[in-house]
Amino acid sequence: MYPEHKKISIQRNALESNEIIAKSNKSKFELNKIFVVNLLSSPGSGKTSILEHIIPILKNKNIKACVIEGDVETDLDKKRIDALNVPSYQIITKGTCHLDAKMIDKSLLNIDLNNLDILFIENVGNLVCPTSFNLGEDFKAVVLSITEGDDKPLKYPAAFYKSEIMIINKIDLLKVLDSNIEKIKENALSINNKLKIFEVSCKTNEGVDGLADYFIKQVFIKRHR
Ligand SMILES: Nc1nc2c(ncn2[C@@H]2O[C@H](COP(=O)(O)OP(=O)(O)O)[C@@H](O)[C@H]2O)c(=O)[nH]1
Ligand SMILES: [Mg+2]
Repeated sequence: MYPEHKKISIQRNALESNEIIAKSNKSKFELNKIFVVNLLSSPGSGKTSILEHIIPILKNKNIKACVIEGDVETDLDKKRIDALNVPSYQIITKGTCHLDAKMIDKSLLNIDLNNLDILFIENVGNLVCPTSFNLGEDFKAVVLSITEGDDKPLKYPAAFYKSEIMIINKIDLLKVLDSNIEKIKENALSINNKLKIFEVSCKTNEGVDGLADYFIKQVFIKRHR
């Protein structure tokens, strides 16, 4: 067993080397003016469903999207994205609970960065580990579905503190659950008062256009920066 101070030093080294590769990823994204979103959530909140709803809207506006799928096992989500006819790349982490910058660096070898406006990275479903690893993204977007309980921003603060936007998904279920959406928002804003909040349902499409508009705006801001 490593003594505690050695473990901390190994973790620090891992994060420092991750940061160096993340910076290199970011410079590739900047060079090609690609807007990059790192999607975080627990398993099942609706990350892939949100992409399935947003990407067709972006395609209609001639915005070129690509998805990197991060999963512990299987390419099931990649198959869902492939059905949208946009490029995608699967990372299977084989047990690792998060994506890191090196995994993204490797996957970029398979992606045509010259022909891309927006890259979505669907991280491994987990509200803890992915928050420590910068991938070179423009921002993190945390998805919380209303079935998960209003206390989650307080219990997993880093995911909310480090994100630019929070997408509250499955609002169609509000009528059959006791969830308190105002409490979710209050708790999330108590962790990060700059968090931009979207309320959506991938079942009814409510809020989906507004979220897509937001991504479209970010693509244009990036393009003209
Ligand atoms: N009722 C409802 N179900 C949803 C919604 N969004 C996703 N789901 C369902 O939630 C489950 C998990 O969704 P998925 O997109 O795979 O979540 P991910 O693991 O975060 O990528 C699937 O069965 C979806 O059909 C929604 O807005 N409302
Ligand atoms: Mg998924």
